[in-house]
Amino acid sequence: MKITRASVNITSPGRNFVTLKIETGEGIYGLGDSTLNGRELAVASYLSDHVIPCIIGRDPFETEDIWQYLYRGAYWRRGPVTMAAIGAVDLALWDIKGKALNTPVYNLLGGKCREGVLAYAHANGKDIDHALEDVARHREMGYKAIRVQSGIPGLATTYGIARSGEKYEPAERGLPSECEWATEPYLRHVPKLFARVRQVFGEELHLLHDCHHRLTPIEAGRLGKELEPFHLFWLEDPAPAELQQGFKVIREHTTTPIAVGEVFNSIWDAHDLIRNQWIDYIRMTPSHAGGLTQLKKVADFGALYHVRTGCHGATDMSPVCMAAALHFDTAIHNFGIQERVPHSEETDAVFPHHYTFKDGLMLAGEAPGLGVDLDEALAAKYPYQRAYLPINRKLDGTLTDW
Ligand code: EZ4
Ligand code: CO
Repeated sequence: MKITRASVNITSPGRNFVTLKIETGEGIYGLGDSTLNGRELAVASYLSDHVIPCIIGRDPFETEDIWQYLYRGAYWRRGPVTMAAIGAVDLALWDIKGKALNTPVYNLLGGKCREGVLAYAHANGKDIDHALEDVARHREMGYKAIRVQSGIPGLATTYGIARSGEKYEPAERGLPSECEWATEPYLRHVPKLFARVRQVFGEELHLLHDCHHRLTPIEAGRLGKELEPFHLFWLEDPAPAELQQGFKVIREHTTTPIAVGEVFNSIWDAHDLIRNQWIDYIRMTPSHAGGLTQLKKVADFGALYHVRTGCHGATDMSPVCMAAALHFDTAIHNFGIQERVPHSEETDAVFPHHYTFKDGLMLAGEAPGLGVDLDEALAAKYPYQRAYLPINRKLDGTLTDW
């Protein structure tokens, strides 16, 4: 089997997605997600201008050698653009392999390790009462695990909070919007939020919270310690992780489990975090992390150190990435949890798929390959629209982490 053609599709059914389609002489094709929120066109060019010409004529079954060719062969290693492009190629090749062998991708990664994949939802509200209502709504939908975010008194904007009546979508069309931030009110507020959530919903529900890289390690240690009575499933992205050693400080101050890694793109981003047991969950996701070929290695390395997985699953990963994550979650032993933010109806129509959600669990489906398609005619009706993630400023105007 040979790769005969490959093309990049950019579509915006409510938000932008970049999809790689790799075709073979046998009529089998595979899809890979290479969406990088706010930097979509850079990955599209990386693929069209630099990657596709190199893979025409290759045997699509050679996933490991093609991965090494694109990673080592570029000389310029790692980085979100490069790794999202490699990730898309890798996912498309696993999709082709599954279709050619007439089996779902999870069977190629180790086979079924579990009946279903525990998924967590996002609940949010402009204040604690509204957040509690949203938790109740998600519990009714069957979720056993819920991430809770709420507006902070005194701050006009907070990460993760939808405008009233709308679904939360971090990127906005046009140039970057500006958010404001103050650490002290946030640190005072979050323990009150989780005290109320536990009081109303009891001990059974798994609760998660995302700090979105906004704290220093010692601030995160304080928050983790104050949240201990509420037994979180995890505290996510407590601090920026370029300094992996910073997580040692967090670890020394709290038993609240720590999750990080949605912005990582290389196994080396997590190397010290994992081997020093400074984290409990690694949040890398197939498309951004160089595909299933690298993510499987990350999971196997994590398994040695009691680190479990929690793939990033926000709306900026397309259904192709969600499907790949679900096949991975089904097949690896040290799976932890899967993030689930449902896509819009328009997006689901552009990417028909076989994965499902029921009673708090997701299923990858039994279709050969990844089990996702791309309706190119429908996709063409939604042209690319420039969109950016917001930037964030402290109250005195200092630019800070968003
Ligand atoms: O802000 O994916 O856990 N989920 C998240 C996401 C990120 C977006 C950025 O593009 O933190 O909502
Ligand atoms: Co996050």
